Amino acid sequence: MAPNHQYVTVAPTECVRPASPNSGPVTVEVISVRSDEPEDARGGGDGSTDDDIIIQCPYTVQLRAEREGGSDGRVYTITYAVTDLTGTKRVDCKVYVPHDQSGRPAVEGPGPGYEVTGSCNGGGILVGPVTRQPSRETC
Ligand SMILES: [Ca+2]
Ligand SMILES: [Ca+2]
Repeated sequence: MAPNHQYVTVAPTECVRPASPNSGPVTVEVISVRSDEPEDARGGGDGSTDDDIIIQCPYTVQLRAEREGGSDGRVYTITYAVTDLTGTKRVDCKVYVPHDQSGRPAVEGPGPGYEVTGSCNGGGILVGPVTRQPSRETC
């Protein structure tokens, strides 16, 4: 995603996908969302904005598309609890905000970052069974 300080909505269907037709209904809940940068770092580039991470229960996340000007790009990590007939798994989904448009990917770390914990008290049903899929790059 481009660092324009706007919110981007991330749905779990972008990180999880059907496993087999027979896994039964799947519920998904946001457990936590982590950023590898402070919410409002000193200096330019991150727009002096708070609430960069907003969890909308049960499984939607709004992430602000920004990063520190003097760092190496921001990486958000969304952790979902995904439950189907085979049990509950934790699935991490990475969302990258590159520092610039040069094509260099955002690098996780060095921190300090912070984490927002969800308090959704249960997941919502996602249509179709899901399984882990590799992280994606958003631009
Ligand atoms: Ca911010
Ligand atoms: Ca970084």
